Amino acid sequence: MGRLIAWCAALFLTLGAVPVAAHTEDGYDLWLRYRPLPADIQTRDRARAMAVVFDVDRHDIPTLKAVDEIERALEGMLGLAIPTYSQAVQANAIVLGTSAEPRIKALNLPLGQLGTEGYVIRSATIDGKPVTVVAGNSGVGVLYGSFALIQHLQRGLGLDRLDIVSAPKLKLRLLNHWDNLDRTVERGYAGQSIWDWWKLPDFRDPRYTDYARANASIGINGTVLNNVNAKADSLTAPYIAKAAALADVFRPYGIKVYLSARWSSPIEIGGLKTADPLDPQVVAWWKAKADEIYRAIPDFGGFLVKANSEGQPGPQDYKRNHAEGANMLAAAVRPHGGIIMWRAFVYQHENPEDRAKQAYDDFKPLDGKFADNVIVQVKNGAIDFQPREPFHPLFGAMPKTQLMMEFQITKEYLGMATHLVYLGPLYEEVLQADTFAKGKGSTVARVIEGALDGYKLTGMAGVANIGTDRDWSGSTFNQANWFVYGRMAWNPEASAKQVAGEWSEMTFGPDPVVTPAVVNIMTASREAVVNYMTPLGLAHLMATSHHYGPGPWVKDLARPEWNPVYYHKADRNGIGYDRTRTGSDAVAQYAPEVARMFADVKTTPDRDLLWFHHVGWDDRLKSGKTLWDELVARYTLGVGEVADMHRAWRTLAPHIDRERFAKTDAFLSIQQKEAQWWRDASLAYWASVSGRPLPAGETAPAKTLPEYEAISWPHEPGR
Ligand code: BDP
Repeated sequence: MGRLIAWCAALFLTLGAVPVAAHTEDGYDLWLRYRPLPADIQTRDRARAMAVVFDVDRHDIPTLKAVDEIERALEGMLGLAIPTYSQAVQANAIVLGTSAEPRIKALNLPLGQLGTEGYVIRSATIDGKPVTVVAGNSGVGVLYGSFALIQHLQRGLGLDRLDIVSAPKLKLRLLNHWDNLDRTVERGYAGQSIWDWWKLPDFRDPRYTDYARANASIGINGTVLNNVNAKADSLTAPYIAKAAALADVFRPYGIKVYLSARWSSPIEIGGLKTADPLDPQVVAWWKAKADEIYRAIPDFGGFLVKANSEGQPGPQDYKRNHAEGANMLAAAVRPHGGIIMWRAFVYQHENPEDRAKQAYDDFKPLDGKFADNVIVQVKNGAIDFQPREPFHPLFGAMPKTQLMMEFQITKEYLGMATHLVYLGPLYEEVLQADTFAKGKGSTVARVIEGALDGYKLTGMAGVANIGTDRDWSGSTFNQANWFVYGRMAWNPEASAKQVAGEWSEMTFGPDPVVTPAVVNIMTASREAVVNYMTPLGLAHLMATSHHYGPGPWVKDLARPEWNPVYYHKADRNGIGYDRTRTGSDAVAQYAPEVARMFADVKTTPDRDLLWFHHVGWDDRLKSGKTLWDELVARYTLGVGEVADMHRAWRTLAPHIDRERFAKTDAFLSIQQKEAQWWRDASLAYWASVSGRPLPAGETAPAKTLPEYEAISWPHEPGR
């Protein structure tokens, strides 16, 4: 007995000595985890990271942040408390500096073409000592380079013979927060808004700094703080002070703040009777407002505007066009170096024209009419952030107007927080699409890079998926969407698959078993969601307003284009939206090469088929199957693909920390259940319209159509 007590006591002492953190891996650290690297890698890398050397006298704040970050990373990954030195170069040190410093200058690095944000990382020799140099033309360049160096270490690639040169291809790399002043987030599925407006400007949540670190680590250099469906209050003095406090936190990380501006602000908070952009009092009001903001935030980026769209006020209320509206605001911010991002997401229910055509119809005639500090922000597709859409016809059609890309990072139409959908392939597909604007190879990427038309201002915006959840984005894999967005904003030619691998290595460690499996899951996930939600070019079949779950049967909402039946046009004979000459002729908005391809059912890729064509249920597709059989097969395939993703994830149980493993596992179970629901509910409906039986071997839906129609989600997030 005594022996047993002694044994228990010993066991207790032993266990008690093991440090148990409350949250070992709850996702808060994102891809900046800096956990210990495998022992052999640590030994190798330590020898190359003996010190951090930088020129302290220059007091360059971003460089100091870079030093902090490298210290933090090396301590975490290599267990080193690194000495930092202001000047003297140590052998095997990491040397940080800008091109203004003599010893960096002496290295003749290729910094000339890299602008203010590019960087060089190179294994070099200074004063006869081997070092690793991280150099840029500004402190922010050095900061970006330092993050790149850290990422190199995180991925287990070491510090030998480095020669990395990188510069962003786009100037504006922005997040758009659809965050409201009461902390709700429109289409937000990761908790509340991280902006605690109520406690700002006095309380600066430390989380704001981590937000800035995460963004800087992937090159994001601006953030629009408030919802595009904006409240005028955000332009009042108290809110300007709050935004200024955030700007102070972000500035050292190279991040500027921007605000969404409500068009009718001069009336709502300015006491004017009109918001007509040509009214001198309105012009003066905006100028004074801009001056006031710049007094508080000298490097304020500018305004983002949603006007005359979905009930928002705008210049058209005064019979002025979008350019007249945008240019008036542009003049107000111009003396301060500010810009206007004017959204092209416009459509009106009074307009009987195909919704997919309306933005082009509004904007194309205005090409060349926008001021040079205006950039028109265009969603990737002509409808709205669907699992798949062909590229927006405005890309390539506005040679005299600067256009920027708007992607959604939050997954409004793609299963919100719980469905695992890696958006890299979606972004890549759009960016690599060929507009043929200036012949073959005129990809959307090259349009927004300004390579085709010489735009001076270039950019990309991503609707953020960030909230107060511990893991920031509502799931581990949603973090990858934030990450790949940053990477593609830096380089629109980046490969989604390559980025997935980098993210996996940084998020789960450089484990040769984990990385390929995770990359496979990620790259398969986008096609899976297309298959179980909207295969073969279908779109906008989601349930009303929250857009979660299937609702292809919805037909009685007030505005025609709110109803899924508007988009699929299924009837006894077939399904799909005829956008050729016999229909809305939306194809004519594309360059002739693209228009010809989409106009012919035979040359339209299956993936876009029902976007452009109304196809008979019994028509044969490229596979040889009838449309009906192919449609059913795709839904079933999608469900199977999710099951495969789930099985693959389960094989990783021994390799992944418990907390993150279990959460993803549970979410994949939800996704599996809901992919099945999507398939079954959709097929129950399509069968009722087509009058056709399911092909042999296909399982019948578990419930009846009325039962699916009766499912509702009254308290869903994100509204
Ligand atoms: C749609 C969203 C809506 C946004 C709108 C927009 O459903 O909440 O306000 O886009 O982009 O996707 O303005």
